[in-house]
Amino acid sequence: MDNVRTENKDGILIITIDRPKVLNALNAQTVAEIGEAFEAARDDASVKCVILTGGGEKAFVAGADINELAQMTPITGKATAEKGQRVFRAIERFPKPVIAAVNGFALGGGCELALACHMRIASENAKLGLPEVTLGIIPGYGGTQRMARLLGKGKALELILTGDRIGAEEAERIGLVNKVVPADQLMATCEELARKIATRGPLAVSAAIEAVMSGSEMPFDEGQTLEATLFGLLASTEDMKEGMGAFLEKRTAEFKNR
Ligand code: CO8
Repeated sequence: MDNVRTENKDGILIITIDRPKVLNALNAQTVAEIGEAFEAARDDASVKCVILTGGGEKAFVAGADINELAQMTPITGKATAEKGQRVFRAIERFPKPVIAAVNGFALGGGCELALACHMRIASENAKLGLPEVTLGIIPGYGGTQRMARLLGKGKALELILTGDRIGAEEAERIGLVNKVVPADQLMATCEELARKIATRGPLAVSAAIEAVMSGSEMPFDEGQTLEATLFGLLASTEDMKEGMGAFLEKRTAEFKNR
């Protein structure tokens, strides 16, 4: 891959979007490579959690590549949006936790990418926003949908219609990011969170992601049915026996992903 780097740090996979000269802007190749990196991580049993971040000092991702966008036709525009939507959807539905380490600008498609992750931790210098309307377009990688579901329609429309960039503190205040930390502590904070989750029962972690991500798109009762079904399924796992046995025997559980 030319624009995406991966590093497996003892079970925590760090995926870095690495085009710092253009602030990691997402051209078609980069979107495809992000998809490939996640596909490989899905099948790699050694990967417990993923951290997604941007290369260089300034940006997570400063949006879709405007050089490519400027050439769009109605046909290629729709096809490009749909391709990206498929990749971002796969991230949202990824069976292992995905944390966005937002290390600078997360604008347009970059903000949409962070929104598709399960959790977002931002550095103090991060700036987030959906500036598409300033270019005469709208978000096309799921941003109108995810922003409204995460923040509510009023706040989402304020950000989408103004195209304003907001700072990390404001993003935390409105619930766009989970937490803000100094830039030099960002990766350590994300790794600490990933490592904590990695000690939990992995099948339970996957089931919880599915219950929250899929369940929140369903009517409440269907979401509860999904929750109860996954809950019941976990009762068939060795990990459930191990988790409860360890509690009763006052020792640390050793989960086997079985
Ligand atoms: N695309 C292409 N190149 C970019 C992008 C981008 N999104 N962002 C920055 N760059 C380039 C700049 O052109 C510049 O290149 P060069 O050195 O050759 O002039 C280089 O990166 C460094 O950028 P700046 O000099 O502008 O750095 P500043 O620190 O002055 O400014 C900003 C940083 C504020 C982030 C500024 O670069 C900026 O406003 N970038 C554009 C942000 C933006 O509008 N993003 C939204 C793009 S639209 C989008 O994401 C749509 C998503 C949905 C697509 C649906 C499918 C088609």
